[in-house]
Formats: sequence, C-alpha cells, structure tokens
Amino acid sequence: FAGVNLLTENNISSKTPWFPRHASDLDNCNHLMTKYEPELDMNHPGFADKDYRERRKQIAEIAFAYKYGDPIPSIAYTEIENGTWQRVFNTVLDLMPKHACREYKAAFEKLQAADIFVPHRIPQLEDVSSFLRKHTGFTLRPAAGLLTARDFLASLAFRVFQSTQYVRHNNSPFHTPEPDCIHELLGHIPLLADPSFAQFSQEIGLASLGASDSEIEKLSTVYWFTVEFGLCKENQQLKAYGAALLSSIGELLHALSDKPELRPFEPASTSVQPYQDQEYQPIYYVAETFEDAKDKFRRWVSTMSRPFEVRFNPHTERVEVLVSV
Ligand code: NLE
Ligand code: FE2
Repeated sequence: FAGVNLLTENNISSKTPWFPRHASDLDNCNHLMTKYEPELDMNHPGFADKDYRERRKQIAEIAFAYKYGDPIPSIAYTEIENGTWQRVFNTVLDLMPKHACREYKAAFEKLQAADIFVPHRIPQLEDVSSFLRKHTGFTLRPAAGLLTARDFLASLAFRVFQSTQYVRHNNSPFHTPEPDCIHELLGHIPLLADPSFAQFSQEIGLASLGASDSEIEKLSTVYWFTVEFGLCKENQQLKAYGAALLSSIGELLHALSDKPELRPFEPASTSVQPYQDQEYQPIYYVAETFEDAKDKFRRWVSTMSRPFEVRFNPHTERVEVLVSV
C-alpha cells in the first residue's frame, strides 16, 4: 500500500526509546520497581519475617532465570500459601455474583470447569498460560515483582502478561499494595480470557512502544484506572472489572460504597489524574462498556506524538513498525 514503509531494521529515529520487536526481546524487559519489596518497606507485613523474605527470593530466582519459550516452572506452594489463596478465593466466590462484571463471571466459570480455579490450591502459571492461549492468545511470563511501567506495558503489545508468582503475606489476605499471584490470578486472569478485554489490554501495550516518558506515565495511569481499578455499568448497576478490586475484597466494597468519588472514564482527563498506590483509591472511573472504553482510548491514542504506527503480527510474534513517507 502506497505511502507507507514497513521498517524491518531498527532505523527509527534515535530519539525513540528502545522497545522490543519480537516476543523473545521481552527477556530484556524485567526491570524491577523495588518500592514495595518486603526488605525496603517497613510497613510491609513481611518486613520482619525472615522466612517470608527468603521464600520471596527463592521464587524471584525463577523469574530472573526465565527465557522466552521456557515452560513456567511449577511451585510447590506451602499449606500456608494455599490457605491464604483459599481465604481470598472464597470471598471472591461470595462477592462475585453481585459485584463483578459479566465477562469476569463467565471466564471464572470456565476456569473452574477446567479445574484450574479450585479452593484448596493455587493454580500453576503454566496451566493458566495454556488456558489463556486457547481463549485469547495471551500467555504469561513469570515476573520477580513490580516491573517498570515501560517494561510491563511493552509485554502487553505481544499479548504477554507478566505475572508474579509469590504469595502475599498470610497476615494481610484482603489487601496488599503490591501485586502477588493471588492478585494476578483472581484479578487479571479471568478478563484476559475475554476477547474484547484482551484486545483493549494489547492496545494499551501497542500504544506504549517507543512512547516518551510522559506518555508512558499517562498510559500507565489509564491502565491503573481501567485494568486495575475500573468500574463499569450493567443495566444501570455498577460492577467491578478492575483486577485490583476483584482481588481485594476490602477495596471492592469501598469502591462500591458511597465513599469514593466516581467519574466517567475519559482518557484525556483520566490519564493525568494523580493516584496513590498505598491505600484505597479516593476516585474511580466508570466505563460504559469495554467497547466504549476501547473507542475512547483509540481516539485519544491517535493524538499522541509518535511518528510511526505499530501492528502486531501474531504469526511471527513480531511488532511491525509502519512509517508514512
Ligand atoms: N490491592 C490489590 C490486592 O490486594 O489484591 C493488589 C494491587 C496491585 C496493583
Ligand atoms: Fe495488576
């Protein structure tokens, strides 16, 4: 097609930050943001628990050693870890019928039918990854902890979700400020199995490739208020679709109470709303539907400054870069 060049080499302007071009390049996207690590944060429930910190290190080694194409190693979760999962899992089962969006519930049932979601044991990431691959082509990579926004978002462009594998401290099952595998599994996985939502997640990722630092900040704020903390409407009722709400009963009930402020999702203003990541949110954004959120997001992304377009080729797992000439 005339007037468009496909760039196969890395000959994009030198001002453009590096970004992965093939799914295997994600091996270089594992930079950690260490602010909530148990040894650094005195308020972390694992701060004074030496065994907990050891366990976290041991599980982190798996993520550091992981390379593209490897199966994700299984973890022999302890009784305490499985017990924490079970407590959260059972509260999700209680609250989900009334408060979760319909797409989440439908996928949750499929995960139960596949024997992946059961009360007494934490699902293995490799099984979850194969499940997702069949439904939306998403796969998982193990992550050692909270990644930088740039690395995390870049993975989504390849339909790869970076997932932690350690478990929150058993002293705080119902809310933790950092991601853990209970958050990934009960929060993110069901919706990543939904085609429309999977597409939305990938589009946030594609928009992030080669974006400036301030654009990455805006995109991760949009991600925060949608994928993590989003609310939506269903027959005039408010429902949760955000992963951090669905994996934290404490915050879910707060979000649906009359305490926080609710605003309509509007990327231009949502993307610049400061947020705090220690406590419950004071503000949540409400989407009409996933399709509507996606339309608004696309229109907003088209106003960003990047001088090229990208598209993902699923056959080669490569991101192709298109420049107008
Ligand atoms: N607050 C969430 C939870 O407790 O499951 C985790 C948030 C991760 C961004
Ligand atoms: Fe998350």
